[in-house]
Amino acid sequence: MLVLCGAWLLGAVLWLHTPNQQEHKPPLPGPGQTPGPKVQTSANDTAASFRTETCSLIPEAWRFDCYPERGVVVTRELCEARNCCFIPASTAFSSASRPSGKNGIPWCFYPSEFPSYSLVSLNDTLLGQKATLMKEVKTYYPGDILTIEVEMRYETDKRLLNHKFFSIKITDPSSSRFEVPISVPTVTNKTESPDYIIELSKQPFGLVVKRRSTGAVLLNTTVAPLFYADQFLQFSTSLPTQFIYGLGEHRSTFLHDVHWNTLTMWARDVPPTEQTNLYGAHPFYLAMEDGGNAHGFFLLNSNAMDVALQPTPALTWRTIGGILDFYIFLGPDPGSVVQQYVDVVGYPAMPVYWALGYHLCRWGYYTSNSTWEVVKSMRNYGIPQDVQWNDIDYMDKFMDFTYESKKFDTLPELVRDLHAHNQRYVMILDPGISSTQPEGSYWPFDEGVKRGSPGSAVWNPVDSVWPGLTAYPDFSDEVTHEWWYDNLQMFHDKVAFDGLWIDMNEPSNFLDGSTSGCPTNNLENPPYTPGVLGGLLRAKTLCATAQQKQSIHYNMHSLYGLMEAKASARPFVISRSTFPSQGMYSGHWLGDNRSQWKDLYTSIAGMLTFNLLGIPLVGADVCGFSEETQEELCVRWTQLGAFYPFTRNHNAISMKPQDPTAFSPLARTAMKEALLLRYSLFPVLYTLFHHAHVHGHTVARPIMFEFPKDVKAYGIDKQFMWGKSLLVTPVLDPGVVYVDGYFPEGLWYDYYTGDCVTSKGEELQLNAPLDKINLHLREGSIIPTQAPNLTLWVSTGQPLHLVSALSQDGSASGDLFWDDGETIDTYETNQYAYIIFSIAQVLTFIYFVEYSNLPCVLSNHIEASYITVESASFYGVTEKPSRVLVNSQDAPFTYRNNQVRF
Ligand code: MIG
Repeated sequence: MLVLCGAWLLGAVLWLHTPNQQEHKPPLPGPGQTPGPKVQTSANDTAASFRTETCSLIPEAWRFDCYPERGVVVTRELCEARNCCFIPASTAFSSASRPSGKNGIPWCFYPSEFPSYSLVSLNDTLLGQKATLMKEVKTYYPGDILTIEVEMRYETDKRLLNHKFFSIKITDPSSSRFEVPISVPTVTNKTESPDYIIELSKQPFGLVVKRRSTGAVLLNTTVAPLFYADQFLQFSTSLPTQFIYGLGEHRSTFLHDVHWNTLTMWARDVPPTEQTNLYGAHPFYLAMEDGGNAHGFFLLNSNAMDVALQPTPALTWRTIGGILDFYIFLGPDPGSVVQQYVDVVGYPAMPVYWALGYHLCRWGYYTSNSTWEVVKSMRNYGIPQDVQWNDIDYMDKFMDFTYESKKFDTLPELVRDLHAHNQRYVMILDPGISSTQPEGSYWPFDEGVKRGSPGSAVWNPVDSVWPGLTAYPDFSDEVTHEWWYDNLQMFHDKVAFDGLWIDMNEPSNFLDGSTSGCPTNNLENPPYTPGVLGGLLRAKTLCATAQQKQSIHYNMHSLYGLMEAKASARPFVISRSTFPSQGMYSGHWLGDNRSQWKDLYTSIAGMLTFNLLGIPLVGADVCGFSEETQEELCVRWTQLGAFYPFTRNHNAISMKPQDPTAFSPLARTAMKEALLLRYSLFPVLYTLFHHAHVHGHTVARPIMFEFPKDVKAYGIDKQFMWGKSLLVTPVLDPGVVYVDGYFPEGLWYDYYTGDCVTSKGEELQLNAPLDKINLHLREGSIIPTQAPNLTLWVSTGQPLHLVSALSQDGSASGDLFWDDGETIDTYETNQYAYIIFSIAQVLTFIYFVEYSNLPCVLSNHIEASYITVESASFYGVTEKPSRVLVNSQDAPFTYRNNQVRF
């Protein structure tokens, strides 16, 4: 039995101040379910024999890497110079857990007595407690800080009315370090009865967090030493589970592999590749505990970092700047964890209605007329399309805020024509602003130079090669926002675009740093560099040293896409690079995927992860970006894409056309059907986005969010749900007409036929011919649908058809959020209708309309006045009813296959 020495119960219990208890050593690996070795130290031990003995007691899975540096062959000598344990691992681990391909199990790892901080004082504060930590010896990382401060806030969030999250901030009291400039809510109440218990261990300092109701250890930082050096900040924690999600942006399965898997974060332009840092950085994970509880952890830090997972399971945060500022969310169900996270980083914006329509795009339309041709062809075939896009082809010499006057001479007319058909236009913008045009010929650059004040210039003092030499606007400067807005306004006067596609905003650079390289200093070559692609922070981006208004690029890099999105503002922005709180300003597409079946599959994990990260407006390039697509793949992709919250067909330059009109009648019809299905479900999707915006819900949702106790659902990323009602089972393989899908326990109704399947929580084989995507309604749900049409504008005028799937006891419910689709903040300004549909007993249909919180505003709500329910289907009616009354009048109805329709 391990004794938890040196740990004091905080929160409800008083802390005992015992400053000199040197004998108190935290056990390794600490309290919890996974006992580690017991380590006894004696003053007589010689260092060497002590080390061999104690080191060998540490099981491989519990080794915390003492030599994470890449590209170094770690020898005993190097390792012991760090006072660490050196033992070659028993087996080589195959997964390329590090870009350098190093063995996954560390050969060099921290001994239990590795020097770290001790708690020297603890005081109560208004919101919690404040501790001072000190250590005596500096470690081998330069700029080691010997005294640090820990501020613990036991917060109550008023909006969520719970006691379910708290935050901890570790800072250097002697100097101000970089803090991520996103506004998190300030909480003024200290919670009285938290759902968690916090224990502090004193020497070395460690933090243990338990869930009060189950005792599950959610966090235990005593498992490895805490580092707080200027450019190396690190702590580790044991995990109560190996079910870990989030940690974007990476290409992986939805459920992360904890077997020596290191995920690096640093915004990077690269086609999605496993084990590589991608476009966005999201230091947030969600964990499923035993018994179905969930918690979340968020490290608010924007510096380059590694997140190392190991099979204990345990996790190490290793960042090279900023402070350690983290939040723990207690759930207890996975949906609540996301709500609590979103409550901290910001709720996603409510999208304009047409954002949810079908978007068509490609790189390589070459002319405005050829773009127009596709639009016309789509109309001719009656295929829904709400938005047409243009890639960089439209620009004059690839310069922002220009259009090519010959090939794209009809662009303004095309946009007018789109508007006349209730369609919209979106075009791309890149951050690089051409810096080599003759003076006076390119306003955006000239004006930028003029407005930028020396020192805190609008421009970074570096160039890149897209297009030709460029300067990068500094979006951390308000002046840049004004300049950006003025450019948008001026361009809008020429081409009346409706939304923006902001690309290359990692920011991406065709050079490393600039034409003249980068300075040589500890920002460019930090003592430790996380596993970033290219090995250098400046790889395919700006110099880390580049000065921005708010801080150096070293700190600001991964925030570029967030700040550009903020400057671009609503109603519609899709951004490639993202950071926590991005959902408030933009959606995201998953970048340069390939036209391959594998990419079709991985898009689901990407979509689900971004929903979990508070950016629900997300989708992958439908039919694949690079490489030639194939007809069957493109059909299946359009079907799956019909259930991406954001659905855009996009193609790379010089690839064959892949819009729906480019294929055989059979394929084209199948794609059209899938899109009509999406359009008919628009009321559902729009309502889900309302809940995302107001409550922080996910839109596309992992099955386990709805069935958190069903462990069989934890790893599913080939299926997903829309909200709580619709289960989507796409085909992800070539040449098949069947698909296997998992059905959690309960009744499920085939959306198309109303046929019922009863599942005990099992996998079922479903018919899936090329023209069908399987869709099931969960028992107990009511969804509002509409007759689809060429655009959402036309279909949203149509009356509703309600589909009800009765539960075993004959009940069902559903809802609808409705407004004019375009006015910003209708919820906030009470210009909406919210309707709840509910069936208490078979066919006694109640229908609540809640117009808003304001009294007597009913008549103001024109939006609600044209919502009519024209027809309804009821699935799961086991006996034929004798009458169906609608508004107390007998209505003609049909009864067939346990289904009533009127
Ligand atoms: O170097 O604008 O991810 O969607 O088509 C490529 C051209 C730049 C990258 C984007 C892609 C877009 C492409 N862009």
